[in-house]
Amino acid sequence: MDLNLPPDFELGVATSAWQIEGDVAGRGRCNWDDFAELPGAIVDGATGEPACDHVHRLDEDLDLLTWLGVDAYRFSISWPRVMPTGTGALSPQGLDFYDRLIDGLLERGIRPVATLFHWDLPSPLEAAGGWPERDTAYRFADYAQAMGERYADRVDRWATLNEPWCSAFLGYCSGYFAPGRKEPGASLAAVYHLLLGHGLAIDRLRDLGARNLGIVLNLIPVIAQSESMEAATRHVDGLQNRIFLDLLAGNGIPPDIRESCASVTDWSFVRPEDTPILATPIDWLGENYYSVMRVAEVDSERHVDAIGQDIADIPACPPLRFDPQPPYTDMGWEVLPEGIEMALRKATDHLPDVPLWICENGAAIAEEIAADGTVHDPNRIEYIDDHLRALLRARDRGFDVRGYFAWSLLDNLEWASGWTKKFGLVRVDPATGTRTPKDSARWYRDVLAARTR
Ligand code: IFM
Repeated sequence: MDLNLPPDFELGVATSAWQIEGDVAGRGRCNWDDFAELPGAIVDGATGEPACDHVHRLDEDLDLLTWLGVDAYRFSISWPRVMPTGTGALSPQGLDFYDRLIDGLLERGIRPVATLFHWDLPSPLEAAGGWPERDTAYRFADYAQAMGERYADRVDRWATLNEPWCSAFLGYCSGYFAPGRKEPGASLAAVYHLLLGHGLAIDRLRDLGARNLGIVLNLIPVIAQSESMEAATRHVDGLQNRIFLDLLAGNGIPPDIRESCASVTDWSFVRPEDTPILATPIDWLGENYYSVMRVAEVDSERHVDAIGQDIADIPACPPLRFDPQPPYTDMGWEVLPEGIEMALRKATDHLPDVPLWICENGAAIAEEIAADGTVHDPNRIEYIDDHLRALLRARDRGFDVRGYFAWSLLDNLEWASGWTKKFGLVRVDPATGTRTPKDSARWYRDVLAARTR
């Protein structure tokens, strides 16, 4: 224990709508519902129903948050639940669900931290072309405005997007995620329109008086394994990190990326008048940190495949290999707690005055379900403990990092991996939905309880 957590350092847990909610009949369809029906798209054939059946088990899940003693809960709003076709009419039933969630948190003294888009795009908008289309950014702003009108008085912190890298590149470049398109040029247009939507949404929310407006990125340190791989590493870093940070900082598309991706796009979707919208000031930046990327020569020995580390995800990728080093989590991700500070530095280099939160960190990792149903997950405890310590060291060295959210409250639908990867502090039996706090949940609860107040 003895983490010496500062009393004002926020600790929470995070989830996202499609991964936990279920109740597909109670909302409009989204890109992930359509994708899940494609043969082989999700490894175990899981779909959004029942997921963790969170909609019907809301009170039980709120009570779990109370039991944990968290300061804040980060959840995402399902766009198709509140606005079933992605535009126009709102669903009273959908709005009521988030009223109950937000009010339930406030009654329990837990701060609501809402993400507007965690990858579940309403199907009609995907059918109209999705994020590669400029219009989607404006539809997102309209949706954000509707959410601000309803919840701005009660949500403590807003994130527009979660990990736009995944929506853009896994969705439209490798097609590993919904909607499964393999069009590198379109994926670059998607990056741009996601961030345009973000900027438009921030303006609308700010006008409504919503407070604490930000975005969550998965910034990943990209490390060259040899001198010969430095140019390739710069390309990967440019698309993983710099393109997002440069657009947010008002610098436009990084010049080296403009050039290196010229074979897949003419960049005609970029408009100079968008620059101030893309760089609309934010009040905070969230980072999701899990691992690093190592770039090695193409013929170097490969030990393990890491999910989300594939040259197919990267437009105009030069020859290279990703080369994660042991120890690994079940995702094939290298465990490197010090990388958290490298990731924070990426943000502060571009946006020096913006406070930071780690909005996700955790591990799908070996665990044992004992005969009595208890779940022993010492490796997850060690992972979170090591990363929290590394984060606090970074804070001591001057990074303005204000809090940490463990991913995730519940075992949930891990996107294309379905139920095969478990990140939860609380086990969810996929057959019955029964919740069982793992050892890591008890440990996190003790960390929260032991904090100097
Ligand atoms: O489950 C995901 C989450 O939805 C976004 N960040 C990474 C997590 C683990 O892959």
